Amino acid sequence: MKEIKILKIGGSVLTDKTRLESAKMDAIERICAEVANCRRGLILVHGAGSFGHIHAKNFSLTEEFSPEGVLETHRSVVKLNGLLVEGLRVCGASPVPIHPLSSTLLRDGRIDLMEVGPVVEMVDRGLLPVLHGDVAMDRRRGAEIVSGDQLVTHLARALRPKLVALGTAADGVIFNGEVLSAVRREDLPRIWSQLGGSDGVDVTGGMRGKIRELLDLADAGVSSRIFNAERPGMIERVLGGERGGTAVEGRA
Ligand code: IP8
Repeated sequence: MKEIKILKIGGSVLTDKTRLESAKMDAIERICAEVANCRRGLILVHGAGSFGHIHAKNFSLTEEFSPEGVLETHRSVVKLNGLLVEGLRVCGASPVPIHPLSSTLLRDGRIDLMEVGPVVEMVDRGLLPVLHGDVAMDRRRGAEIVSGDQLVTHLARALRPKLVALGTAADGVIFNGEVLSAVRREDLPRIWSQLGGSDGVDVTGGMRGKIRELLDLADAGVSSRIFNAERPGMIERVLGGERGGTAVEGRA
């Protein structure tokens, strides 16, 4: 297995979360170019933004099973995935879409089953797997939302990547107006009230949901980094090992 890096790009970087299915095409094109430059050994995961969250909310998918909600939510986020896959292809990468609805099973909203073998094989063959937050079948609840962050942490636990980086629309974790260089579980009580939600509709918990996932991952021995993917060049720099934004680390 090659050395792997996992990059997640948040839905608020790729879309206007306040307007249904509104893609920020300039950002998508720039991000695809940056990702394509560092594509070797990379797994890309993206959030849903206004593709997915609005449908999930309209169909109350986190509260009740809705066949129509499953279809419409999935169809929507697949559209955004298609924009990224096409953008990456145009930039010379070899992207392949992976849809969690078809490959992941949840139990009470948490991943119970997700085969990582195909992802590893793709990376080994020089392909760039592109996963996304999605709706997925849930053994207990019928269907639930699986966030891109949860996919990242599941993959990272299984694959122990060299780097886990999460590109957001913020410079990192902000506390009292400053970007924290690192966050550990023991910092949570102090910073919790200042961890923001998200602009627009978000059914998976914004920055709080992200920090919860990443601290659990850090406890399992894998640190990660939250950085601002809206700043041109940052993706390449962070993937190259530069220390921007906030590191999420295990207990000191
Ligand atoms: O944007 C959510 O994924 P996220 C997926 O990574 C859906 O939280 C379909 C709402």
